Amino acid sequence: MKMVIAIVQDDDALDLIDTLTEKKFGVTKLATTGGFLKSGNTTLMIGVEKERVDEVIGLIKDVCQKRTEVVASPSPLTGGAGVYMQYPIEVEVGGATLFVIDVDQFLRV
Ligand code: 2BA
Repeated sequence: MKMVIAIVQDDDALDLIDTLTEKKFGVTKLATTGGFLKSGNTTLMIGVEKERVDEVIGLIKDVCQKRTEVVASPSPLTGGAGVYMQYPIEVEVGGATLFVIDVDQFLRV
């Protein structure tokens, strides 16, 4: 048994949950926040037999898109005396960040 932890963008989350559910995968959705952008994203926990991990990853790749976000540059931590101009920077987010973890036990009690 494996646990696929998938951090995805909110815009892709519902489509991905529908796709996984249609294929009979169990999935739990968590509302999460990215540490860099400090904006909402979605983390899905998908417990899956190890033989089906590649299928899950394929579905995630099909549904989740890369997007570009424009954010303000971070303020400097030191040197407060001068004038500091923030400027927009582009970051590419996603499609998805995945962790695939071994599960020792999967119980429904
Ligand atoms: P955020 O932390 O909000 O990061 C959003 C995007 O900003 C990242 O996209 C990446 O392109 C960029 N980014 C992140 N940290 C950066 C930094 N220190 N300097 C410059 N750019 C940076 P993704 O890599 O696709 O990550 C999407 C979300 O996945 C992240 O949202 C975070 O919630 C999660 N994530 C990514 N890597 C992770 C990791 N190693 N552990 C835990 N969560 C992770």
